[in-house]
Amino acid sequence: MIGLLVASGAVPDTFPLTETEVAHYAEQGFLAVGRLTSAAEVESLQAVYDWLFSDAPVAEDDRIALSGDRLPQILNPDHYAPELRATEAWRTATAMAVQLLGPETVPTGMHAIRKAPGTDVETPWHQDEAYWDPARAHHALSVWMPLQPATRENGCMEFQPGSHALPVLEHRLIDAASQGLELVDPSAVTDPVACPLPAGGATFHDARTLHYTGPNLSDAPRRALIFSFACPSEPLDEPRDYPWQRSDAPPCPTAPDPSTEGSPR
Ligand SMILES: O=C(O)CCC(=O)C(=O)O
Repeated sequence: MIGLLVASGAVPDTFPLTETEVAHYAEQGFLAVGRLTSAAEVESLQAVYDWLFSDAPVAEDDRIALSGDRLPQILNPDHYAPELRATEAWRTATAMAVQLLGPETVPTGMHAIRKAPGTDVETPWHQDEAYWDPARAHHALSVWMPLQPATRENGCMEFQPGSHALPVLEHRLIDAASQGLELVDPSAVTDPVACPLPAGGATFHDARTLHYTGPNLSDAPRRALIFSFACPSEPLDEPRDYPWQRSDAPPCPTAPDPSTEGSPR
């Protein structure tokens, strides 16, 4: 079956990743690439990004709180700024995603997560698949592109190598005011790898790869634009149960109080 992207001619007929990079992704569940796009495009994307988080008429449903109101996230930024898809970053990410997932790959969304300067908020360890329909099998990845250099100081991505081979582990809500999830038992995180990147570089990670970002202790915003891709999901013979997706799911008992923003943990 020919994928929608391929059939529509939207996929560049280029294969930017090397065989070694594709093999690294298959083995480790993540990959860092130094460049999706140019410095000039990053600069124009920064302006669009800052508009999205300030003056853009973003619908309430597309404003998501990952950790109280301290970690603002915008879903579907490309609905408000369609030019985000008319970029080299998008084309390159798409071509790479097709290489990693296969020809049935389709784009499944875009979002943006901003960490303000001096934000003492982690994005806790989690697997993206914990958010999704437990009755279906997913074959998906995310592309995380910083619009300034990403470092451990400002909250670059960190991954647990090989964790894409794990099942979806137990998660819970970060806190009562949050729509974000965190891993309950972090013992699966044994030897995390931090992935500092230049602006316009990117990490790719599988839907089950355990990942995390730290606080932004720098004096500049940490802007990340995230592209998601997947092959069509399929119904499972035996659906899983994710208690953390129920409306009465208990929040993390040790969650920080949102009123303590900026104070040390
Ligand atoms: O940018 C962040 O803080 C976290 C990003 C993330 O969890 C993701 O892209 O799946």
